Amino acid sequence: MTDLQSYPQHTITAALQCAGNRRHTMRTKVKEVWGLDWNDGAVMNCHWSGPLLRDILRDASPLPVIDESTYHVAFGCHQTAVEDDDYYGGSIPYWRAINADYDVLLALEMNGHPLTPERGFPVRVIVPGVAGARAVKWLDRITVQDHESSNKYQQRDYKILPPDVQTKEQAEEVWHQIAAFQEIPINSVITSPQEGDVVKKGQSLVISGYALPQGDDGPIVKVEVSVDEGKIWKEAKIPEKGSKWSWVLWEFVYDGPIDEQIKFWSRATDTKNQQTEGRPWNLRGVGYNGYGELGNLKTMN
Ligand SMILES: Nc1nc2c(c(=O)[nH]1)N[C@H]1C(S)=C(S)[C@@H](COP(=O)(O)O)O[C@H]1N2
Ligand SMILES: [Mo]
Repeated sequence: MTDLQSYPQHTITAALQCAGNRRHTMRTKVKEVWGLDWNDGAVMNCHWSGPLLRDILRDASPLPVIDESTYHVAFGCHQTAVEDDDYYGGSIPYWRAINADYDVLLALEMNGHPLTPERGFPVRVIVPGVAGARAVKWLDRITVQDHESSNKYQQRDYKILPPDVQTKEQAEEVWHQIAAFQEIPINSVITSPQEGDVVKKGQSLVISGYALPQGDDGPIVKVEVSVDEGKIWKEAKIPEKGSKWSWVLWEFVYDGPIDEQIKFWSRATDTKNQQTEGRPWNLRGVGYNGYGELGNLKTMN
């Protein structure tokens, strides 16, 4: 700990999202999947502080001369066995770990306080723009190696299986051919109101949500809302601008007519990508990023 504290400390604001965020939408609106039934809340956005991983790697001795493009940095937590392996681990490409532009951090603090036990005290990895699975908590080993982490959660989970893979048995045949899920896709959701909420007719309705940039393509530059299934989009307000790695919270005031059939969609734009309607399906239910949707409102006069 004191060693890590003696390095220059950096603070970044970054979202940390589980690859399975919005899995509930995929399983209910597209087709059943295999995985924890996350709604839209498997994501957080925090200030993280600690030394840059690259500063520690630079001092690790002796580092062999390596080909940056084929090496990986693997993280492990051997404190306890996990559901599917005898330790938890994951890896990221070496180029991401050593390049200052990617801000990979060994976080000691969250929002100005030491990490709590649940968040990974004393130290966890924060890989901005990358799925939460690589943000190893209770970190106790870092390895530079010529292959990805061999942990189950890198090799046989957190991958976007092709749609023709429909069973766990079929998945076993193909895991090794498919790339690990790293960069998160652009996304937005409507968080308020929620399905089933009662809203007043003849009054303006405030709709709000969050939007997340894709991988390294932040910040979010625009969020729009449609009430006619995507024919017309109107821009939402983003009261506080986002950073490259953070989510934004947005707000939209709807003044039009409201009935119980009304449906709202949201769509986000970052510096390079725009969210699409697409309803991706994959067996593990990861990476869902179809338009944010709100329907089934109850109305009262
Ligand atoms: N040691 C350890 N680190 C871990 C995990 C784990 O099971 N063990 N889960 C990962 C996954 S899949 C996610 S989405 C994030 C969740 O971070 P949180 O538990 O702080 O919300 O932690 C990651 N780091
Ligand atoms: Mo996760």
